Amino acid sequence: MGIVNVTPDSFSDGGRFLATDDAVAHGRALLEQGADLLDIGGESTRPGATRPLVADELARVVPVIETLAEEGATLSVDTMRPEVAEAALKAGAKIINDVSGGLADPGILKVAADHGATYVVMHWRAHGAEMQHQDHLVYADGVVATVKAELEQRIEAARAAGIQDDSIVVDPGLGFSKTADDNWRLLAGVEEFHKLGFPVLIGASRKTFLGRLLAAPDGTLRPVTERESAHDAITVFLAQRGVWATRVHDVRAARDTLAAATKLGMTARSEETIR
Ligand code: PMM
Repeated sequence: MGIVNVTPDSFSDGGRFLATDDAVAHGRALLEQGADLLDIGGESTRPGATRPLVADELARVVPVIETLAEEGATLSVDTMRPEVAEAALKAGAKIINDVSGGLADPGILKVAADHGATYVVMHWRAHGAEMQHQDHLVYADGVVATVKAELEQRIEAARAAGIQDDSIVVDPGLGFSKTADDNWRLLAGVEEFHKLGFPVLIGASRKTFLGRLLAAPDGTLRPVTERESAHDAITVFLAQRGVWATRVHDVRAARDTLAAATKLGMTARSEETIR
């Protein structure tokens, strides 16, 4: 899943693809590099981010979705808002990627159900302004078990709203009310999320925990665009465990890594032909 952030303030690419034409061109480039689907988002969810107006979010994502859908791309919309999800589906998106798992606005669950859209349920506790507050970083039963239990509750809410089981994808939400150690534990425990019985999506690309892993001796985080080699190891690890998708900024690096890993018999689907 290639990432197209149509935002002024995302942590790794904020402002680069805010203009519709730039976002569309970026989407096309990611498809050429081998993305199977694109995730189009108009709200930055980074820690500390303030929320855009609904009208601004719509104006950012809808024209990009319309254009890329017309060209045959498979698209998801990264939104927590029912109005944006609805407009995105009408514009040709097939997947709603709701980082709040229906907590920010439960109305989004009904939109997904009414359209028969695929619905990504991500683990989430609070909006960007508060998500890294101490209260939201407590995982009483350990991060893996607690995130799994909280995801189960959101899956039940999705079902209650009429979303079918075969439309649900789960995501433990790396970096959302998680410390760096939490993120590593969630990755190491990814098989626990498969036990929920749904395809698993993981978004680790360029996140701060990688910047911290690769920090300079004085503690300066590795810049966002220089975290890819560490992410490549995560790509192999997740492919070995058969995740449904990884949400990535650098599709070429992910594809190259998978090509070599597949040749070496290191992925869950090594028997398949390399694309
Ligand atoms: N991370 C971000 C945004 N959307 N969606 C899903 N399903 N999973 C994620 O981990 C996720 C997401 C934030 O990352 P970005 O600023 O690099 O897009």
